Amino acid sequence: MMKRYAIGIDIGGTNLRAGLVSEEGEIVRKIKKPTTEKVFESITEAIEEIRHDEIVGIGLGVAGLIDRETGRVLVSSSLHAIEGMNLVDEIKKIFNVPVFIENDANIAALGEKIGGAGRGFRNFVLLTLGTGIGGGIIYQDKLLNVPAEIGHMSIKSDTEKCQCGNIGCLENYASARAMVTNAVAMLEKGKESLLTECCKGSFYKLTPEDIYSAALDGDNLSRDILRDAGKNLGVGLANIINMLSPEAIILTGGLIGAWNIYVQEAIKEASRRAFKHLFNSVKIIRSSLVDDAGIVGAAYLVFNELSRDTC
Ligand code: BMX
Ligand code: ZN
Repeated sequence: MMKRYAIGIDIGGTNLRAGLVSEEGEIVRKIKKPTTEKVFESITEAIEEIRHDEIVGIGLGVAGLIDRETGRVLVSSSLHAIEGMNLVDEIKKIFNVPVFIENDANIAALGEKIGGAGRGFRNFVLLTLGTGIGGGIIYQDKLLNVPAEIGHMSIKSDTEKCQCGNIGCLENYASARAMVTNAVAMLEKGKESLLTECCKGSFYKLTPEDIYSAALDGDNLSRDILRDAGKNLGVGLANIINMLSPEAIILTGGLIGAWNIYVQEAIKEASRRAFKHLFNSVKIIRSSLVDDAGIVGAAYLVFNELSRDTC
């Protein structure tokens, strides 16, 4: 039987990743480009660059609130250029193949289920720990068709508003963006830290990597910021464990590099808060596909949807 390929595209606020994936789960080709202001053009250029004559479809993983049925991007605070657009219809018009769409973290969960750390579990929750915090839920071996906007669960009640309209979102206390905002505020107050040297006084250039390497060099402010963000993440993990009691929580995204301080603190906090029986039966582990999870998941969205349509 002819080998079938699909294109999987992972469109995050910072980078866009595209891959040509076989039905056996092999990534034949992949590219990574910055997500420019012209998001739609970036997507079509990536498809042109990676396409293959025999593709059966295109899967799109988009950061934001998605309507899977209509193919529309409802809300995307980091991809304003395609907000409100029916991305599925627009891509279909150009490439004339079936197109499917899902939230970026949801599609990463599908990727880990198909070819990564999620293969051995029937029920798990995936969190993307990056600029924002995304979520995806695999339940009884299937991707749950829900927004799973875990980064926007409230963990504090009386603080400033999130860009999503909610108050006290997990993302504003545990994401990379939260860490940098915290660090800049402390440095502007004149707090002693190695971070002052590394960004030579231009605090806006600070990155989460700077914070983590300063923490490894013994910088107390950086350690406190990572521990504080980890503690907040732990509140979110405890909520997930008590609500869903998954077999596993799979963590992915840039912040996984700070596992030893940030994630360890989160696991400690979750153990303090969640039901003991539930905490003891959940494995909190790293993604194995890492940046490729979105590409694999988006391609499998195509294979899954096409096989659904045929039965
Ligand atoms: C935000 C939200 C989620 C997304 C998560 C991770 C937007 C644009 N994004 O919480 O839909 O999954 O960020 O996004 O509203 P990333 O691009 O940082 O991985
Ligand atoms: Zn929010």
